[in-house]
Parts: sequence; C-alpha cells; structure tokens
Amino acid sequence: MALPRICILGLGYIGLPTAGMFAVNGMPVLGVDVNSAVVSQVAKGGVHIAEPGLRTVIQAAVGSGALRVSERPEPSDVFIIAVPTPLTAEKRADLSFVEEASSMIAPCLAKGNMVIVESTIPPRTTEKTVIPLIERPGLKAGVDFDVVHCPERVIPGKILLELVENDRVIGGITAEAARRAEALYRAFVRGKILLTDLVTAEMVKLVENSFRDVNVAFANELSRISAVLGINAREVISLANHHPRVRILDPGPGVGGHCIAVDPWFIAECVPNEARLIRAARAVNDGMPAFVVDRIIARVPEKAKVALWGLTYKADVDDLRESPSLEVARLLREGGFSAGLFDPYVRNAPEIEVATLEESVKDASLIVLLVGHRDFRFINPRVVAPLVREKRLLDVKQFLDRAEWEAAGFICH
Ligand code: SAJ
Repeated sequence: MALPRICILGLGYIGLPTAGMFAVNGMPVLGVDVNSAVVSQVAKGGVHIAEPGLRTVIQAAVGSGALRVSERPEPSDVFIIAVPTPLTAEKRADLSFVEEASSMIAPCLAKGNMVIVESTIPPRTTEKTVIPLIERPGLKAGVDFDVVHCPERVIPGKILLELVENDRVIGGITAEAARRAEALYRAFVRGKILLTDLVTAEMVKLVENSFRDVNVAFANELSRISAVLGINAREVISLANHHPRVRILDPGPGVGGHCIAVDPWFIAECVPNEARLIRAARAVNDGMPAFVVDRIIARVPEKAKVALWGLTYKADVDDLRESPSLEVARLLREGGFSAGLFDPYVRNAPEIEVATLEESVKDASLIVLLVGHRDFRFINPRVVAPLVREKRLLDVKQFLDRAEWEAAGFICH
C-alpha cells in the first residue's frame, strides 16, 4: 500500500517537529506555512526555532526529499492543522488561524481523507468551527472523510523526545477514524495511544495544562504566605513533597508561555461559572510579576537600576511569549526604575532592548534572577562584583550558588 501523503499546516513549535518526525520515518510530507520567510528557511533544511535535535531532523527530512514546503496545501491523504490559537484581549481563543487553515484545506479535500486537529482549542471547536468550514455537498465528516483531534503534549526543550515517548490521546468523530489516526501516529510514537471522542480529547489537553497552572498557583500562593510568615517557601514545599502523596511545583515570577498561561482560559470561556478554581489560579499566577516587583522595590533606592536576568518564559528556551519577566521589566520601568535586561537565549528580538551581561549589571543596585537558564551557573560573581553599584542579588528561582555569591561579597535574598 502506498504511504499516505501528509500535509501539515503551520510550521511552528509543533508543526515543524511533527513534519520532521513523519518525514524521517519515511512518510511524504508537505509542510505549509503562510510565512514565506519560514518556508524558505525550512526549504533549505534550516529551522527558525531553537529546539534540541530539531535542526538535525529537519536537515535529514529535507535532504532525503521526504519533507517539502510550500505556502499552499496540495491534495493529500492526511491534513494536520498545527497552527497557533492565541488569546484575545477578552481572554478568549482567537480561532482565526484555525479557521484560515480549515478553509485552505477545503478545496484540496477528497473522499477518504483524514483531517487531524493538533492545535489546542476550546471544547467543541472541531465540531462547531473546523468541520463546517471543510464539509461540502458530497463530502460529509465522519462519512466521507475522517476528523480527529490529536492534541500535542510535548514540552519545549524536549519536543522531539516527548513526541516519541509521550502517550497520545486521539479523539475521533467515529471510533474507526480514531483507529486510523492511531495507525498513522504509530510511525513514530512509542508511548501508548489512547482513543476517545472529539470533545473529550479537546478537554483532556486543556485539563492537563490547567492542572499544572493550578499547581503552580498553589506554589506561588505559598510563596506569598511564606513571605508574610518570614519563612522560605521553597523549604516548606520541598519538605512537604517528602510526603508520598504530595507533589507541589516550584514557585516563580509567574506562569508564561503559550500553553499554560493560555489554555485554562479556553475552559473558562465555555463554562465561566463552573471554572472558579481555574480562574482563581490564573489570577494568582498573573499577579506574580507585581509581587516580584514589590520585593525588588523594597530593596533598592528610588529610580535605581536593576539588572534582570532571564527574559524567556522559562529556562533553557528562547521563547518570549507571555513571559512574566517582560511584565516585571514593564512594571519596574513604569515605576521609574531602569532595567538592564540580559538573556543569553534571546537574539533577534528588536522589540526589547537586550543588553550584554556587562551592560545589564553596570551600576545596578540589584541583580534579579528570574529564569534558571543553565548558562547563568557559569557566571563568575567575582567578575560581576566590580561592575555593580551595590552587591545585591535577588534569586527568585533560588538557582545560583548562594555561598559562591556571598563569598564574592553579595548580599543574597
Ligand atoms: N512553571 C513554574 N513552576 C513550575 C513549573 C512551571 O513557575 O514548577 C512556569 C514556567 O516557568 C513557565 C510556565 O510555568 O513560565 C509553563 O512552563 P511549563 O514548563 O510548565 O510548561 P510549557 O508551557 O512549556 O509546556 C506545557 C506542558 N504541559 C504540561 O506539562 C501539562 C507541555 O506538556 C504541553 O505540551 C505544553 O504546555 C503545550 O503545548 O500545551
């Protein structure tokens, strides 16, 4: 039997690695993106995302001819929608990219095809938004073509590994559609593949991220409570986590990224009155940058300069989306302080002025570590000490070696 031709719409954090994985496992793949710069870069075997192993996979996939790219889809056997679903100012899912991708598929669709939605979407979006844009007379979803929702669950920084090893949930418009999609993903998935219906699959993805958001919110609330009590929240959490049934996550400057800070709202928009804990967790986490800024202000003179280390939404990635660090910088500047922003992972971000390490600390009254990038451990505090105005460090992630910084003369908070 001929291998199915796969067309993937969206060559971002999920679409590009997924296209690469199908292609290096022998499937003919067409990667589609509306951004011509992305298309021309991938066409040369390049990548526009920093993700371990991705360059190698894409080079191999393009080099073998299995992965081609285009700005338009072509008739294929399988269409995978992997476009972003941003959050609107009203905290609702912006489905415009999903709608655009669905409309692009419609003219290419034929009997016997399969449409897979990987994008994260509010419950019932596949039924209410995607299918009506694709169906036409003589082409009925669930009868003439298959539709499934197969949410991605991979964590940035380990995307390729998790694409292979994670269990995968597939919700089908029919049980047979889900089984066909399972056979397709078996090309590279080694984890379990669990089959269900469309709406349950949509909800499972949102529930996973909401669970993590609520857990981090609990940790962040503990950090506020501990500040009032004058104790160390991390010590409280670490000791509580010795209980066999307790697993509290790490507090931090807030929850960022395009998933955990966004997806809980997709549940809240559908069932606002029932999703009370979910909305409360969002409020706690969104309040953390202001809490960090209060703690900074308490330690520096008015209008002082503060060095902020770590601008991405989490450690060891280059992604700035919904980053709490940028909110900390904005609030500080709004309060009349100056901020030297340093992040070794951030390049090509003209919208924010990223300083070098030396520029960031020059004349600073406080260094604030917001993200635990691996690279920060290699910074020698003795080299930093002569550059700053006051030797003070606020290590929000408790990541640096306190004894080493104290030995270099820093007061550590
Ligand atoms: N964070 C904390 N404390 C923690 C863990 C995370 O403050 O203990 C913060 C991070 O600093 C970051 C945010 O939460 O700002 C989110 O980071 P993350 O590492 O928890 O998750 P993401 O957004 O990178 O990826 C998540 C993952 N979801 C779950 O773990 C349930 C991933 O598996 C999903 O595929 C991804 O969302 C997605 O695409 O939805």
